[in-house]
Amino acid sequence: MKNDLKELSNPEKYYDLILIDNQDASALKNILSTMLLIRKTEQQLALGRKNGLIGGPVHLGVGQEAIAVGISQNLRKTDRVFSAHRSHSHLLALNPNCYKLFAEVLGKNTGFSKGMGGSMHLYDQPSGFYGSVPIVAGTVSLAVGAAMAAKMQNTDDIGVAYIGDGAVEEGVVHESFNLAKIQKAPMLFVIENNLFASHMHISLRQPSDMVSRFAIANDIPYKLVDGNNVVAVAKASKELIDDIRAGKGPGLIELVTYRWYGHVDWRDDVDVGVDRSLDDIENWKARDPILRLSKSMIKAKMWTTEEEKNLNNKIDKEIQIAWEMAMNDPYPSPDATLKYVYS
Ligand SMILES: Cc1ncc(C[n+]2csc(CCOP(=O)(O)OP(=O)(O)O)c2C)c(N)n1
Ligand SMILES: [Mg+2]
Repeated sequence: MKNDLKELSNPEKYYDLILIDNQDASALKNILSTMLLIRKTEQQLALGRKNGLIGGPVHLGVGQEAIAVGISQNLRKTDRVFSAHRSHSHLLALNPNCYKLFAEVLGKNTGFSKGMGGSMHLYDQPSGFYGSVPIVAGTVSLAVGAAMAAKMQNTDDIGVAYIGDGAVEEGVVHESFNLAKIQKAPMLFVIENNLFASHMHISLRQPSDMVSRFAIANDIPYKLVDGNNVVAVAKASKELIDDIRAGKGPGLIELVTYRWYGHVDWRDDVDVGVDRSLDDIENWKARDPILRLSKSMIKAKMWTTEEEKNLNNKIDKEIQIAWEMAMNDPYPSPDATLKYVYS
């Protein structure tokens, strides 16, 4: 078993430019723009939480944007995507509507889940996002069921489950791997290996830091990829997804990455002390997936620093307008809970 993870997760290794040969410039600009929108949306949520404007906790994936955006390049609206507590990027990569996310997190009835769910219960079926729940690993078996349904309905749509490195410590994930394999379910398991579950490093929790070993155990084809390289994520997931749609059964992709903030909310120093140092965070920031793509595009003359500045300004304005609109939106009426929660 070859374990490239040591190489991919070495925080002292500086990964700078990424390979963008033969890539379409306008597609790369869209990818960059979506990653930036996700980053700035989450930074606005961090601020809202810090200022006491958001009632419930938010789990931010700042630094991990390349994963959802890379995977979603190969998804379509009829696929069935499931996630968990850290899911803003997974939804926004399918439907980059920051206004509906702000409204949801603020508990407004214009939100993705009509203000009933908040940050950890997101739902947007028209874009293919079937739902997130905060129960770690709680949606993985549901995703396999949705994938099996897609197969029974004679479509070539697929199920997708975003899974953390901590979530694989739950038994249901292994039942789901096994069932998907034995049923040849059209299912992509996406492992976001950010090396931490809450404040605990993977070396304190598991005998190996390579989660793909569970794919080997279940005879599921897998790829282990730099999760901060959006082009590599899109390319590797395309290869797996093409086979899944062609009826060859499930695939698994493990993406090595790092979250910049602590487990929950806006501070980056809360998890420090348990195998996470401020130096580690700085080293990983040097591998910023957004900066790496932008620098690579500038070097390839696909894009200029002026364009980068304009895009930043445009998204800043979009975020500001969306936040203010969501802040001014009404709360749901109390009887809405009878309709959507207790019905
Ligand atoms: C069944 C269950 N156990 C414990 C928790 C508390 N909890 C919330 S997130 C989390 C860590 C999850 O780590 P990982 O799967 O690696 O995802 P990450 O937070 O790194 O994105 C834990 C233990 C929970 N929500 N559900
Ligand atoms: Mg994790």
